[in-house]
Amino acid sequence: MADTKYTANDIELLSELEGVRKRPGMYIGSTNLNGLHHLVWEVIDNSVDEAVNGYGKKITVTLMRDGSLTVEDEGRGVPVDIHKESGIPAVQLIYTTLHSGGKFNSKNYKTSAGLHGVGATVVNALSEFVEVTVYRDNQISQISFANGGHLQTPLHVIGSTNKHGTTVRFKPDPSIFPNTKFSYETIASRLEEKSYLLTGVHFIIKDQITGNTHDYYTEHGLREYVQTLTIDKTPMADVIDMSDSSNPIQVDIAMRWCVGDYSENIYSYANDVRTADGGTHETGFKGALTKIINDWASENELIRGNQSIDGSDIREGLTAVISVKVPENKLEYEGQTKGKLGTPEATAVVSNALANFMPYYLTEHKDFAVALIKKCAQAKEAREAARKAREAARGTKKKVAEMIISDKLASAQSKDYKNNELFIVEGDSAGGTAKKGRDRSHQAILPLRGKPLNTHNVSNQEIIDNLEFSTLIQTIGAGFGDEFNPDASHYGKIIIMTDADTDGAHIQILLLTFFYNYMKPLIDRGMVYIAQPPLYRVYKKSDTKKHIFCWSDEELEKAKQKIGAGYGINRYKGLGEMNEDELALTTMNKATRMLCRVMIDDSLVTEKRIETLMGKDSAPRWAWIQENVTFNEKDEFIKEVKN
Ligand code: 0RA
Repeated sequence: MADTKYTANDIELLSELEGVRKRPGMYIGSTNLNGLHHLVWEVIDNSVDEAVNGYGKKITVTLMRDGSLTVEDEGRGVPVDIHKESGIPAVQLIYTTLHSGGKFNSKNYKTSAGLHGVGATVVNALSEFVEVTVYRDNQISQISFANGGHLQTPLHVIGSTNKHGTTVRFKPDPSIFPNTKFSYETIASRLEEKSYLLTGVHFIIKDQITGNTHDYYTEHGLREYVQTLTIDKTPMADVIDMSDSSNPIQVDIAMRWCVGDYSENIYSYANDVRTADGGTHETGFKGALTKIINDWASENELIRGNQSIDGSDIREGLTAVISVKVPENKLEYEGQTKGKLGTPEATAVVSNALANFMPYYLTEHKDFAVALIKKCAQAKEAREAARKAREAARGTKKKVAEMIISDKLASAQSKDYKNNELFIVEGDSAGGTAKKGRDRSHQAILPLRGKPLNTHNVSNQEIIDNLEFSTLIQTIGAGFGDEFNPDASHYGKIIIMTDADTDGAHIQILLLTFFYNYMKPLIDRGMVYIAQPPLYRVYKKSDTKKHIFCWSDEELEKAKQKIGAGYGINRYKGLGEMNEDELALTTMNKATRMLCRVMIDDSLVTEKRIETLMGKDSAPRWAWIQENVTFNEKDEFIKEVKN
């Protein structure tokens, strides 16, 4: 940089890059692994945009040996001509100015998914280096940037070619991202998802270090997506799919019902970006589906005229993917994130697409339709039976339920719910220690006996019948499932406190599965935590009051050196080995403890992982464990997971 002369123009560009570096969260949400991968999505989305517009049939992502990442496409190539007003090559402007997209032909360069043309600059600002290689007009040109977007090597020609496309290589800046290691699994999963939404394009991932590689490619798009999503389930029939491109908003839908599945699995997309919180397109889908099934059922005299089946009973066991393509000028989102589509027209467009197709499909597949309506009616009966059971429990059995709570729960004194904390503790003995060590003004203790039920794919009735979970539901006091209301939670923090061993980890995952399936808003709001008890205590033999708690083997080594000769070590195998003061100091006291907040990095990976780890089919679980977990000779797992 030393010999670079800055013009007024350059200074403005640099301050834009500086702005991104000062507030990365504004552009990529966070600087954790989510934010890190956001950079990858931005780069991939630019290549996907080319492919969506018909330029290129292959996008290759490579995790490089040096920790950088390369995205290679066969698009038109980023323009390299000199921008008239500024005298700067277009590619340089695209990577250094926030609204460069608009400065060019915005029809050609609109990112449907990316940050509206700012993605390239954001990635550059947050990278240690970026190198862009462009293949177009028979030339290969290259430009590179370093340390947050400073021009390193000006655009120059490095060879000739008859190909066209762009290769972007970048390495995230470790001074911005605490962890700069890309996850193969996270990226692979995103590429797989893209391959279903964009048929006929190869999405290839390669890892130079492990040699892992995969080519994601589909010809039948959403149909294959639903097939994959239901691969471990028992489908009632083949996938039903439909498309409607007669409106400015294009719709594609694929869906299938599975038996023995009590969950509703709807994945919706707007312009190939997942809308995790649904929105107008999902509303249209759900409304139309409910009406169509009810109409068809009453026309065929399967239900009586005045009866109707609820939407949630119809969607039980349904896996559906809804994808809409909304023109840029109609694209609206609700809320801050892009999680919820707001475009009002999408509701009618999706609803009509379904209404124009589904009734005929049902009539043509009458056996299936009759079976489906029977399944819906069963869901309705089960739901009503569960409601009756709940009401009965609220009425006559109320006293019993209260006794269960008061017997086990040590509640907090304060009624300031937001500030209250519920510790769910493994075992009665640790529960007893925790009760003594807690700050009773705002900390409550709920001891668990043994392993909780695996709540993945069980019915609501089974949850209600389960003593441990019905106690937990009543303790939190905010309902569960569709009726869960996080605002009513009696606790601002729910803290899972288990031993630091495999049983403890198992209990954690069983509880997290429950929270994920039945109280997800708690996780979304960052209200679920895992307590972090220490693994060791190193003390001075001559003065046992001098001690250091350690949470890792590295800390243990440092502590040994710090205490010096004559040290002793306690290895905590469980919470029960600490006395109440130690447990309070290391794990519970707000001022001195460390908590791990449970967050969902990637909802699709999370859903798939829960299905793998907690689903009824053990084969995928076995494969995953083989792939990701290392055991020592005592059959204890020694390394948690690679991804
Ligand atoms: C601006 C204009 C055009 C293409 C691109 C940018 C472009 C950007 C990226 C980023 C990664 N791969 C990319 N491929 C293309 C259109 C250029 C034209 O009309 O030829």
